Amino acid sequence: MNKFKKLGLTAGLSFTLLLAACGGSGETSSDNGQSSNDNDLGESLDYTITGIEPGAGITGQAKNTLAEYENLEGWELQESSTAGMLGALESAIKNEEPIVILGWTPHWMFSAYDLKFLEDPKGTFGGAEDIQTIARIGLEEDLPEAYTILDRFHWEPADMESVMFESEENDIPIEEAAKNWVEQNPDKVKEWTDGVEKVNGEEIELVTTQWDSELAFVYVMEEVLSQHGFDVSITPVDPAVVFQAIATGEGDASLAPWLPSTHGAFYEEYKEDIVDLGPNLTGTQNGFTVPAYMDIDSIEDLPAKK
Ligand code: PBE
Repeated sequence: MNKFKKLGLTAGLSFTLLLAACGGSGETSSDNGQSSNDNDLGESLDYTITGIEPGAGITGQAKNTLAEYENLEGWELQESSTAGMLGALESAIKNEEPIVILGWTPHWMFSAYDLKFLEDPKGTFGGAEDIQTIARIGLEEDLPEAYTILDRFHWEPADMESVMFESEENDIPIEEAAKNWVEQNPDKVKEWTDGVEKVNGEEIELVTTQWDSELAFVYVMEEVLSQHGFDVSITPVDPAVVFQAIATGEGDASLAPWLPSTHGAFYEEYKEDIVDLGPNLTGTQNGFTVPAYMDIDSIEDLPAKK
C-alpha cells in the first residue's frame, strides 16, 4: 500500500509543478490566432502541443503522433499537468489565441468550451475506445458480491458527463456529484446490484487514475459498494501502476483502463495476470483538440516547421 501512497504523492507534486509551468505558457503566442498564414500559425503555437502528465496514455499517443505525421517533424509536446493544460486552454480562449491541446471525451472540457478534435487520418489516437473494468485474480472467489456488482457495472457517456458537469457547475467535489448521481439514478444502480447480498464491512481497494473522468467512475462505485456494506478505499496512481497493482493483487479492481489503444501497452504487459470484466462504457475518444474558432480541421493542417 505504501508504494501506492508514494505514487499518489508523486502525481500530486507533478500537478503543482505543472501549474507553475503553465504560468509562462500564455506568453508564447503574441498574435491573435486568426492568421491565414500557415507559418504564422506554427510560430504562434511555437510548434508546440500543450499536453498533460508524462504518465498518461494519451501522452504516449501524442508522442507517436508527432513521430508518424511528416508535417509534425520538429514539433514538440509540452508535458505538464491536466490542470496546467486546462489553464493554458482557458487563457488562450479568453484571448482568442491558437492552442493545440490533448483532449479527451467524455470530459467536462467539451461542455465548458467550444472545442473540436482534429481529424486523425493516421489513427494514432486509436479512434473510439472503451473504458474497461479489471479485477485481480481471485476477487471473484474472495468477494463475490463486489465482483458481481463490478462485473455488471456499465453506464453511458452522458451519465459520466453529468457527474463531471455537476461538479464543475456547482463547484462541488466529484465525490459529492457522484453520490448525487447514485441517489438520482436508482434504476441504473439497481441493474448492477439486484439480488446481490449485502456484506458486513468487508474491505475492498479500488485503484484508479486521478483524472476527473475516472474519478467519476470510482466515486460512483465507492458509493454503490458502500451502500452494500463494503469498506471501500480508493488509491489514485498512474495508469501503469493501475495495471501493476491489479496484477500483483495489491489492489482489487479498477474501472479506469481505456482500451484498446490508450492503455493498450500496459494491458498487453499484464493481461495474463488480471481478470478483464469487459467494457463499462463505450465511445470515448482522445486527440489533438483545438478551440472551434481555429481555422484547421485535421492534424495534417498543422504547418510543417520551416
Ligand atoms: N486520459 C483520460 C487518460 C485516460 C483517460 C485520456 C487523460 C490517459 O491518457 O491515460
